[in-house]
Amino acid sequence: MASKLSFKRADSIADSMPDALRQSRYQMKKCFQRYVSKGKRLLKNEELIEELERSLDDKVEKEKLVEGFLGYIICSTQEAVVLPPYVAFAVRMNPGIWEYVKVHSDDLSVEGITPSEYLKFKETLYDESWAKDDNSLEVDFGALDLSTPHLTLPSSIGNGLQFVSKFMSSKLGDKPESSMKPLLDYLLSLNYRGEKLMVNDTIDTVNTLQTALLLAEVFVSGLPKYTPFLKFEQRFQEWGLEKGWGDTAERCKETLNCLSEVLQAPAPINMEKFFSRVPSIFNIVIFSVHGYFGQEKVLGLPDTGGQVVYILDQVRALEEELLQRIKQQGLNVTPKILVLTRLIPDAKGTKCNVELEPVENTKHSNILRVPFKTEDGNDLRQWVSRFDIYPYLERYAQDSCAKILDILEGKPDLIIGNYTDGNLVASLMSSKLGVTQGTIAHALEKTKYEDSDVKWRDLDQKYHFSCQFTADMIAMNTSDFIITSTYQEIAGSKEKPGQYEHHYAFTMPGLCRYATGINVFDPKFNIAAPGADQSIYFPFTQKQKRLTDLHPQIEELLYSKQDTNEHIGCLADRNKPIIFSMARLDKVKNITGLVEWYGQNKKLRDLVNLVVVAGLLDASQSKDREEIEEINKMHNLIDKYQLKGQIRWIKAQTDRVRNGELYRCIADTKGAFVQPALYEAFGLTVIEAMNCGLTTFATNQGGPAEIIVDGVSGFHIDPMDAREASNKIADFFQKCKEDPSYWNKVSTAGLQRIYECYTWKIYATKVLNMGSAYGFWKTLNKEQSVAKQRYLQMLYSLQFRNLAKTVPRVFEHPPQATASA
Ligand code: UDP
Ligand code: LCN
Repeated sequence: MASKLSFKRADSIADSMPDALRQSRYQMKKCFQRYVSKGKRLLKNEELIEELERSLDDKVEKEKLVEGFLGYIICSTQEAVVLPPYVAFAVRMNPGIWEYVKVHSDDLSVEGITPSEYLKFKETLYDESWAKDDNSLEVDFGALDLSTPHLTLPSSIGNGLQFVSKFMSSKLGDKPESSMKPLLDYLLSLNYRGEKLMVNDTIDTVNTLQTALLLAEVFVSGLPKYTPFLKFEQRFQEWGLEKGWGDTAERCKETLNCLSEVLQAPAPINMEKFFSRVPSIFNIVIFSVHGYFGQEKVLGLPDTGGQVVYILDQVRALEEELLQRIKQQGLNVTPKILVLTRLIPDAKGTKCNVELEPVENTKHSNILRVPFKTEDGNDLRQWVSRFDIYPYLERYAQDSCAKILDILEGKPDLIIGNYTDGNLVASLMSSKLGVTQGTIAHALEKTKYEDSDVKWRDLDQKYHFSCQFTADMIAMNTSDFIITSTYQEIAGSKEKPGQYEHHYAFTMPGLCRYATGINVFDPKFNIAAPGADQSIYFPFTQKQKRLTDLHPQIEELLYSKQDTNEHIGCLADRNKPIIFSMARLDKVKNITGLVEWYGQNKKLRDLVNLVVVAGLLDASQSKDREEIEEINKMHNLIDKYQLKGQIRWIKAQTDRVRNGELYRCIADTKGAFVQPALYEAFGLTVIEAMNCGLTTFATNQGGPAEIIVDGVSGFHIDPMDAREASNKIADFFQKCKEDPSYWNKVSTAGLQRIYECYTWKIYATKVLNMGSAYGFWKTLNKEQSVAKQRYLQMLYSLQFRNLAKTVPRVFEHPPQATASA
């Protein structure tokens, strides 16, 4: 726990702050008087700094204090609760490391407090009697994790697999003969549909296994490298070894040797290598429940965006990797991947009413759609917003489970959930079947909506965050491993907490206090960034691959003079480069922000044209509350800044292949992609654009800040600073005008960044390695994980179920316009 890490450390704030306060006693008393002068309140970081600065008159004193240790503490304080005479600080000196202290505003005494005590302070602002009640519900998952080794360095967060390999090595290396037994048991449990793999029951001790490995290795060393396994399968069986070691003599030799090394003295590197070879995963189930999940005509529909793109690409990459591994293991097994989503009878022209649909460009992967059920047992016909989905999930999990077992003819080997709903269903199923589970968030809503935990009551009717955050807690804690796209998703940056980190200690007053929700130092966290389909998103310079037959359509889309029901506005001067953006028309995507920046910046308008692909053009056609507001805003901005002639607003485009060529056509104009979101969890469009060689400017809030190295492989823009952002873009185009090679330089560096870090091949390798290694890791911590499972089940039945019952079923209350992503 971060509290364990930092709270009692020698250099803890509770220890060092008193001295610092003493040294600036006069000024700090003034500062604390300001803090408490307005009575009870929650102060955020900027306000704390502002009040500190205001309390000091002398310029030199001010500078000294702000730049000194106290200034550092205050700058590192994410928020503080004022309950006069106390001010309680939540200080975050480093990613993931939190310390809580309370300071008396009169005598400036300092006391370290626990996360739970800090949260009680905070609750007092919202629900005092609940805060004071000793028996209010407090959940502390940290209390159940005491025997799990945790990372300690912020820089190691997200490298879970590497550390799990180290922990496994030291655990197994303890007293080899006895501590290796779990590994032998694990190997003995490997099978495909009941057929033993790697070892059979004649190997009943670690010693026997070692001898068999040695004999087999000597034997295969004497064979020509490419001798197929079938030729010596029988010899292997005589030693108690079954298939799965490799397809050739050489591959078998490597795997045998790797395990021998592990058994002799386990080193993390061999451990990792061995688990990347173990034949433990053949069938995978991936849950993505909400939205319209389909392969055509779905993108841009409510709740339907990057998650769908990510999963379809992920499936293709995983299948390819599985096929390669199975072949190398020397097995004749057909892997299966099932993407579970909901079947929507009112499919709006999509295939979301089809039960089983093969995933394009795969051989063995399918989308399986299972309907939600109404209370009287009929199929629910209409789409349901992801915020209102909770009453349907338990039944959905049961119905899906039955179908999956039927289609796969047994249990899957790995279950991966996506987003809150998918992760909850994955948790229910993995606990029931005892299968390894991976979790993917895409976005965590708690982080998107400021103070949505303490203000949950105000938002619950609209968003049902009480259900969502409870479900998130259950899923994150049930899951064996968590896959994230970036470091920032887990632990943010030096300045800002990450999405998962926001769930470390939080409270929903009147409902539940999470003294430890999820700890980002848990080795279950792993970064595996997605890629973009490189057959669709390839560089504009690859002339022979360019889809020139689409050019007339794209020409029409970009440059025709007439407004249609697909686009409005036109580009009078075709010679200018185009800045381009494409996103769902949600507030958080800030497309209207970009239009406004453009409208306000004369220099930018002189240099470039603007093209945006976003949402619908006509508010009367939208059912989505936020989208309606944004559509109206777009029209107003186009009028206000007289943009017609310089802007083209195109409605949402669902054809990925054509979109790929569209990015490239924008690159032909030596333009740029601009992603101006107020917050972006990852940002697939950013890597799509970069894959096409299109120079990219993207928000510094969220994933893109990590994808792009500012000034090298693209540029960061601050969505909260319109002037700076638009000037940065204008300056770039000015510079390119003066030195056209500059554009090429950034474009090339963008591509290089993609090839090094953001490809599906890298992703699939990592994820399958995780599935395999965490599958074993959980057997080493069985008692603890069973205990935790019991705790989680209790939370599910006593808390989640009741909360889900409070969400109106759409069947009883036909849906109004809904909130969007
Ligand atoms: N997209 C699209 N047409 C649109 C808007 C978006 O095809 O009109 C695609 C886009 O190319 C990307 C995905 O939808 O593949 C959006 O993913 P991203 O991660 O950028 O954002 P999300 O919608 O998931 O928040
Ligand atoms: C959801 C989002 O909001 C995006 O930021 C991600 O890129 C997408 O999912 C895929 O993970």
